[in-house]
Amino acid sequence: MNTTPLRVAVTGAAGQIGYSLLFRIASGAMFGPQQPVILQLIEIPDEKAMSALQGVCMELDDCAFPLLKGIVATSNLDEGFKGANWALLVGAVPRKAGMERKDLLGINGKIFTGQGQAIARSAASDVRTLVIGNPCNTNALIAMRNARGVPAQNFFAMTMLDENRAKTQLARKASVDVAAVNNLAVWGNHSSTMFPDFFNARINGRPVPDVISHREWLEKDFITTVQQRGAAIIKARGSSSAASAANAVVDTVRRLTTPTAPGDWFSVAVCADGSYDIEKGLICSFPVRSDGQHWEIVQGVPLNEFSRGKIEATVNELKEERALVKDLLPQ
Ligand code: NAX
Repeated sequence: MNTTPLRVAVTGAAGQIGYSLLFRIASGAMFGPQQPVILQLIEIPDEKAMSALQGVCMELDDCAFPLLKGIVATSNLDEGFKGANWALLVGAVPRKAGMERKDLLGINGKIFTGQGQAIARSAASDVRTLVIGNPCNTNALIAMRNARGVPAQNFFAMTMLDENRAKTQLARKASVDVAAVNNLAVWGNHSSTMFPDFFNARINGRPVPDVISHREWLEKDFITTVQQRGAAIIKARGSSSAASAANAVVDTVRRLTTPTAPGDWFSVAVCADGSYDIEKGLICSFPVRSDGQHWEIVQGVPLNEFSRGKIEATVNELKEERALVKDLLPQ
């Protein structure tokens, strides 16, 4: 048992996802029931945002979480990331009507430049950074490239929500419990081009296409449902997914910090190392395994022509995004 509290920095802490996420971290859901934590909450220097953050801190106090050993609420990046072991970068400016993807990348890119630099200056030497704020792969790339001295393998972007969505869709279709679905890798960008690989996913240990024979459903409806699920939630709820996104943040950190079950894998975007002929240095989602300390991209997952085509399209989108922010990427 490690009784030294882990320092967990969270940006956008007064936002929707923050409101679902912080309570789960403080309750022990992310690092286990024995691990104390200190929350370091970062918001923009805006009166309304800081006031909302104060309210969240009051509610955290009112939960009397035994594992929560301290709360810092700040708009100062160096104070917020000071000594952080984990940096969960949730805060980002949402896309507004009339805004081009390039504009959004430019605005959010600047946020992640400064945050990457501050993480390098102020966080703990073992800091691991998970980017949730969109476009999360490219934001993670910007943070990574601006965080001099922090190893590239300590940067991640979140595709776990897509994995969880895909697992539920497959379980429903096969009329099985969701826990029966394993080895579901989401490849590429967290965007509408992502590829949830159903060929290599398993239901009760059997390849999904052997269990779900409706190939057209798998190739079309399934993929589109997963890709468009975020938009469907906005349409139904009137605001974007928050509790399920926070749950996916908890799942991602847990799966990176606990050993992966034998033979299984999970989805997270990491710095590509040339595996599967995907260009080195892109932040791309892969099938990943962890031994609890270190992660690795699972090698030798078979890819057919259909899968290769889908992966190429999503990787091309990552390259396009990178080209749009090239001025924010120091060598
Ligand atoms: P909200 O708009 O509710 O909250 C965002 C918060 O971030 C606000 O309180 C805002 O003041 C703060 N913020 C903005 N810029 C900041 C900065 N520079 N430093 C610190 N705080 C800053 O959004 P929410 O619903 O919480 O979503 C947050 C982000 O998650 C969005 O970019 C969203 O697109 C992204 N998502 C990513 C998902 C994924 O799977 N990777 C899924 C869910 C979500 O869509």
